[in-house]
Amino acid sequence: MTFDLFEHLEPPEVVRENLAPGAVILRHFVLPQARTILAQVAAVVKCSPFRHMTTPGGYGMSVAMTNCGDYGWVTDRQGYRYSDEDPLTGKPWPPIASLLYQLAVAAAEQGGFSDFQPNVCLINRYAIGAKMSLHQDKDEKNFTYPIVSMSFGLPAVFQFGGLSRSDTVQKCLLTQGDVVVWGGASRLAYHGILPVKAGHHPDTEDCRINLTFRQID
Ligand code: MD3
Ligand code: FE
Repeated sequence: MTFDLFEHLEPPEVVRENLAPGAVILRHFVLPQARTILAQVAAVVKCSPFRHMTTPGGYGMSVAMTNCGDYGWVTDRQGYRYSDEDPLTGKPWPPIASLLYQLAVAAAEQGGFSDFQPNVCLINRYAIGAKMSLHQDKDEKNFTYPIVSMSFGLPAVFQFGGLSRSDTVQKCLLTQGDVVVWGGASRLAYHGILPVKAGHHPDTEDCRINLTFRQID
């Protein structure tokens, strides 16, 4: 990791937790940059606003989403896919800010993935009560790349299981500044977010924000 990620900042006291083979939590990894990152999210949202997408089955998602990067993850009645333009604006998604890109690459490296070049950043906003049901991320085709996630604002209980929906799940709390790298044997694990509990966070207008960095070929 390069020194300039910490210019004018204390380096974070990162705490590493090995969750499962290929999966590692880097607690506080982006804590020093949290407010800067949230400002960069606000800039993305001015061009590509948060919206509640519809699942192929016709349900509105409780999580509001947008993207930055060369591609963005979208869902509607047609299905789940990656798109090189925002269907709401008809324009390309805003680019991934350099700081965000560098931090995602540095986190992947800490997780043991040295050639990660993310070209998608999905941004999820959870209002109080919003959740994400147990699912696999399998729209990316090449599963040799990890997924890097960064959490901000209100805490949430993350659950992750195995390769079958019915496998038992572990639960862990993700809070502001936590980064998780998911690769290898954990890349196709089922995972989800329990409904976000009421609370207050000074940096996020009382919601939870999660960024997931992905590389699609
Ligand atoms: C484990 N987001 O956007 S991030 C998603 O907090 C998603 O918004 C959740 O699941 C959120 O698809 C969880 C942690 C995460 C992301 C991707 C994974 C865990 C993962 C991919 C494979 C296994
Ligand atoms: Fe997911």
